Amino acid sequence: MRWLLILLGSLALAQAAVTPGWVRLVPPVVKDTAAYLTLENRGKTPLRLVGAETEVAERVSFHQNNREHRGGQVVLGMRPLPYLDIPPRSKVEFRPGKYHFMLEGLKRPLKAGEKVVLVLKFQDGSRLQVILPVEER
Ligand SMILES: [Cu+2]
Repeated sequence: MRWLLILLGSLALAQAAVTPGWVRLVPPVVKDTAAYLTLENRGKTPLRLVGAETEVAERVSFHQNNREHRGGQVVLGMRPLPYLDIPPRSKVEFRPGKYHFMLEGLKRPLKAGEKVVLVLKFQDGSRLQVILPVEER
């Protein structure tokens, strides 16, 4: 039974693929930053991203940028998503102006060029570890 669970986990991992991205370098006083990457579902079934974590921040959420019209003005904002579905054989781009991972409550200032490990968590219990460089852009 145990090896069967492990096998199922690795199948799910093979379903998700990541195109390497980056983490935005922020000034040391700023406690939140954003991470970007492209998440691909190579499988035949939907893939649901339900969470993420990293050792360098208290919490990781994922946000969608949105623009709202309020009183004749365009307000740019972002809203947290409880989960994100990636349809079979398609990709979701986390990039500025679209989706991003929010690394909230940085435990220490990040340095340019350093590698941050981000763990993506899926509804089926599988996890995918991604290594992202910190970049000034
Ligand atoms: Cu955000």
